Amino acid sequence: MPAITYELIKQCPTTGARAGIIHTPHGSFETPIFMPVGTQATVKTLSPEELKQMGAGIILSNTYHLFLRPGSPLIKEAGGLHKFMNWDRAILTDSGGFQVFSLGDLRKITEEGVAFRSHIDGSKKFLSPEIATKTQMDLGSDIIMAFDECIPYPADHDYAKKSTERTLRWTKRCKDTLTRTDQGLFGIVQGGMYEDLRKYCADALIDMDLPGYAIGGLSVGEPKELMYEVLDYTANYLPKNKARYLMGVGTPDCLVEGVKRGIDMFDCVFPTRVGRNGTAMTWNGRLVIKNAQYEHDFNPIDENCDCYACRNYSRAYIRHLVRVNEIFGLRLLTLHNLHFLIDYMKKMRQAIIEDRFVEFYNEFSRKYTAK
Ligand code: PRF
Ligand code: ZN
Repeated sequence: MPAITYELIKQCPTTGARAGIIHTPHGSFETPIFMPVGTQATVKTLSPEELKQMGAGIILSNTYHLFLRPGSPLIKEAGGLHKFMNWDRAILTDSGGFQVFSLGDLRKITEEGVAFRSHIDGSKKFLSPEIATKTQMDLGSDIIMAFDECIPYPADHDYAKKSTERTLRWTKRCKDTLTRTDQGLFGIVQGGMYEDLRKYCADALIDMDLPGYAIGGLSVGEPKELMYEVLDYTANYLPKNKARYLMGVGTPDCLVEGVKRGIDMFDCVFPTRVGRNGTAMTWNGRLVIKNAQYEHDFNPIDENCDCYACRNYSRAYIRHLVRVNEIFGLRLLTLHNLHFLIDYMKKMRQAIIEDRFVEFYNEFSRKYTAK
């Protein structure tokens, strides 16, 4: 048995939406799912117990950051990332490709890999498909991502083609490097905004017979309509019996659009980042808790939410904490936002199972665009 398997439970009869279960060596989780981001081996401000309480079945961490600090040998010495951070459910690690490519002038790409300067102290570093894979083997994450290039937007066809072909060669090198049988390597479909390249990339990755496929290179500054169009055809090229993951996407509107097109997994810093910025996510859109209108508002952030923050604290109190920069305020908003998104995905899954995903979609679109 491969380390990671996808089990299809129910397919929506009219859209691409699907409910499933992904099995990993650290437990199974139901899909579609939102993965909280724990870049530095911690989901900022929260404990693993709190993440479990809100129902998180898998979190994401970053090779790039852990490679620089504390370094994967230390985490290996600790017994792996699960043990190091006291999280016994599934972990997915991104390969570092995306983070390195975000460094701009600080990096240089060759066939071998990417030379870059650390954003911490400016020292010279190098990541390659082999190093990224070995680092993720040290970390012991359940799902490891291929080392890819996220093509910037816009990019011409010629560049996108060369980059996509290199990503495919890199993916093969990742596959050849992975020797642990308790980890699954996901390939990443690139190809820019070009249908022929997306199909070419998907087909080549499918030939490698990986346990799951991600769609990368989206939400990189292109208009939303274009992203949905690329997502439409790219998801269609992927096999039905494997997990599908849309990388770096996690606003409520993009989540429902992704699920509609058959995506199972999502991650995004959005809920945790805006939470630390003083914004709460609700069914009616964003609530900026710092605004004066909440000064005397003793209602919870969302009266229908049963998260710890909403069960116990008022908008006025959280507003006060955020205004005086108290850490507890950021914790409460992070707790609420992640709870909200995890709950949102559970509701979507239930709708798929009960054959009312289209109603869910219409109802959401009506409410969300109303704001
Ligand atoms: N590749 C990798 N990680 C990513 C992306 C990608 O294209 C994206 C694009 N939205 C987010 N995270 N490896
Ligand atoms: Zn809440």
